[in-house]
Amino acid sequence: MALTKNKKVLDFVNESAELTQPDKIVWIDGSETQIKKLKEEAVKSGELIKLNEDLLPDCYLHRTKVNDVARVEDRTFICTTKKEDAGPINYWMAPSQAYELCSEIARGSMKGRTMYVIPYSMGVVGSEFAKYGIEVTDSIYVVLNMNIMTRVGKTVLDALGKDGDFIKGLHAKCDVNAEKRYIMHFPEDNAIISVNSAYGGNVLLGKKCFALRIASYLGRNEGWLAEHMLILGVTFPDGEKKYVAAAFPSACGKTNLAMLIPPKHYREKGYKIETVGDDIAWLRVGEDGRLWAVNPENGFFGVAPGTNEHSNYNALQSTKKGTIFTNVALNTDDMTVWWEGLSKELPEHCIDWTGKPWNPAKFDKKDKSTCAAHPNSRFTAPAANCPCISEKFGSLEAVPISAIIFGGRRASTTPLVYQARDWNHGVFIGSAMSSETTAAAAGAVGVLRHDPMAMKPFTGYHMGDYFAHWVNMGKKIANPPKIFNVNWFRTDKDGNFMWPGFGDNMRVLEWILKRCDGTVDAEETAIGYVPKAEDIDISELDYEICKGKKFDLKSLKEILVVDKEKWAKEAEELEGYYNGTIKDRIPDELWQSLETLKNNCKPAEKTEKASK
Ligand code: SAT
Ligand code: MN
Repeated sequence: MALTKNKKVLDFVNESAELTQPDKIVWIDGSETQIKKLKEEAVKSGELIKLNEDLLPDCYLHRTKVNDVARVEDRTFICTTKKEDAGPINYWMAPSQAYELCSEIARGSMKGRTMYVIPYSMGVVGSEFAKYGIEVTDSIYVVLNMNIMTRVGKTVLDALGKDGDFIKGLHAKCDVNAEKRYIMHFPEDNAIISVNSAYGGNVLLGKKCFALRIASYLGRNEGWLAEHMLILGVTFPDGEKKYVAAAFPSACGKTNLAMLIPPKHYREKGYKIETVGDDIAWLRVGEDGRLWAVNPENGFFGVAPGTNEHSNYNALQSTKKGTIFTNVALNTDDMTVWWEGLSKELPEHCIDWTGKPWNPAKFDKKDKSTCAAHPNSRFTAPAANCPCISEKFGSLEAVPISAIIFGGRRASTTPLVYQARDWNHGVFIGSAMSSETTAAAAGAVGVLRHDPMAMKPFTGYHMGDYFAHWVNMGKKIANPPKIFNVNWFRTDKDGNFMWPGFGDNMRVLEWILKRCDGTVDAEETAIGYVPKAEDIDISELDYEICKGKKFDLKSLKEILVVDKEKWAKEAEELEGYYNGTIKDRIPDELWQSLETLKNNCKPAEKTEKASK
């Protein structure tokens, strides 16, 4: 029975049902009984595998089809009336064509199936930041994941009232045909359609589709920002708290940074990190002239491989109850889960992510085809499980942001950390981000590509307009956060990571926050402010870069170097990117920053040798 009198909701549900012709319509009310029943149904049908109730209570494993394991950027479209509004970086289709194409594909596809209606909220229901959506889907997996990742149920319909507006989302699994897979966004209509997939980012429509692509479009029109950023809080020994937002591309350590455990001597002094969010931030200017942020999500859709007690204790703890695992391995000895990097010892009896018995003797970590878990396997865990979840998470209040950090996966050139000279220079640095691709999206891994602000796959409009929006936001923020760039991924000539990363990133965070307070000096370089090596605490750091080479001050200096020759090439390459793709809509402020970078990197003029 329909749970609302909101005509727009009812019309949307009816239209979707007319198109897809489900046998049954089930409204998700958010009650525990209903969710429990759906889990039982999914276990019965094989869609979910129930894990060990003692060791992993209320946890399940799901396997997707092997052709459906990541986001598909080349099948993800922004459908604006005018092509130029989607911009040169997004794939575009005319709305009429996209509606027609998807209607053809989805027509009758729910025959014999149930259509679930999920009312959900991005943000705490009733809060100033919250925005609502209705996703209809024929996948119980989607219902159960949305129930973790967002706030779901009747309270959302109540908040919508009789005529509240919402984002429409239609997901039809169809027959998961990769050739007919489309993820369509209609920002002018507040609508999303996803067909022929059943994987995370493609189908949990509240996440990337709504909270980033549609929300970034809304944010531009309404004067706020929707960003691919984690939010963390740092508590200082004197009890003061500061918040940081940080943008990294998918699978580059956002969840790890958000849940960082500081090194022992920091903990002893009283430093603490708390997590507000690990993937998405919505940011608005407050009356006090600062930038305030919320995490619109309610859970973590984190990358499993590499997560262990040491790399991210808090994330691992978050997965110990009420979690859905996707494409990890099943340890049949005790019905728990396993993935590469979870433990040093390999389990003897596993079923791999494709459902076949796994042979640990054949495992070679360099050969992905021998892995038990898919490299992009995930956990969907309730944020409330996280031992370091912030008290601000789930509250009606936003948090004030002191620093914004951009970071990519860069083997060379980019130093460990540097600070922008001002807001516009920071926007330039974000626009210039490049990163090596990861398994989070289909396609080759490890290829360096431009990923401005880590938003390349997630900006719902023209990238040049997006940069301009950032520049304009700067004009409205009287007390803007300071902007930084970090790179945890520098490697030496043998491919070894030159910085320990993980908890030791606290050392860099400390420098960043001291810069915000103006309590530490820096070196002005061609690219911005770089730390003096002595100002980053490397005491009690026990990191062996490679056999016999321990991390020391010299190693730190190596990763703080700004090589002007390399940066001159970087600037030239960036100019090509600006000119080749976004050109006409790049704001002047960014061209100016590029000019400054080019000038700063010019080789020093040779001084004439004194004649003898
Ligand atoms: O699959 S998702 O897009 O939700 C995760 C990610 O790639 O960041
Ligand atoms: Mn992400």
